[in-house]
Amino acid sequence: MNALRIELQKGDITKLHVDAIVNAANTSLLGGGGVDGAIHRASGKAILEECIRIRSKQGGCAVGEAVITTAGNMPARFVIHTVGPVWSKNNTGADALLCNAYQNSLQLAVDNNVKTIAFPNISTGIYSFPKDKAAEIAIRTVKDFLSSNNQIEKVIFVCFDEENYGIYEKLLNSKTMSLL
Ligand code: AR6
Repeated sequence: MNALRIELQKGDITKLHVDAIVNAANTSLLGGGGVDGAIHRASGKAILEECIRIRSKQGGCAVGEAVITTAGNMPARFVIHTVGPVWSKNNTGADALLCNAYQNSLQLAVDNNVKTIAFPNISTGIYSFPKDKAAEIAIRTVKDFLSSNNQIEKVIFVCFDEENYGIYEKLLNSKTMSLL
């Protein structure tokens, strides 16, 4: 059952003992605020150095794409850096780009033999994506992916704020979502 492979936690993603944590980065890959800032602080210099190397090869990371580095001083083995869309009122393609960010992170995880992976609530902080809509996209995309992939054993949604936690709790327990 896919639902059993999905877990919800509240707290700081940098502390998790999983194979990979996902970072809500920006296209520069050079760090920023929010969870990106927390991950760079917790990792030490290693991640920034690897991100600079990736930049020099491919010039950053496009919205919806993902790249992978080690995790420096954090307990995880890898950080998968993805870039969510900035929310805009006319929402041109933002839903699809958010879906891509989850999908490409999961695919990169599979390519690197990751079995346990934790996601923050991508785009719902500085990028202002509506939290309920973002949660629906995140949960639907992860469930779809898990239904056609057996390698990933656990996906953890890590909510830092109470509001996101409440939204995920409700959606993950709702009948409509569990049918997806
Ligand atoms: N652990 C888990 N979740 C966290 C943590 C943490 N330690 N800290 C914050 N969050 P944001 P975005 C949650 O703003 O909206 C950066 O400057 C936070 O509560 O980190 O995708 C990047 O460089 C929110 O729910 O990312 C980009 O420029 C979620 O993480 C830009 O922000 C995402 O909020 C990306 O904006």
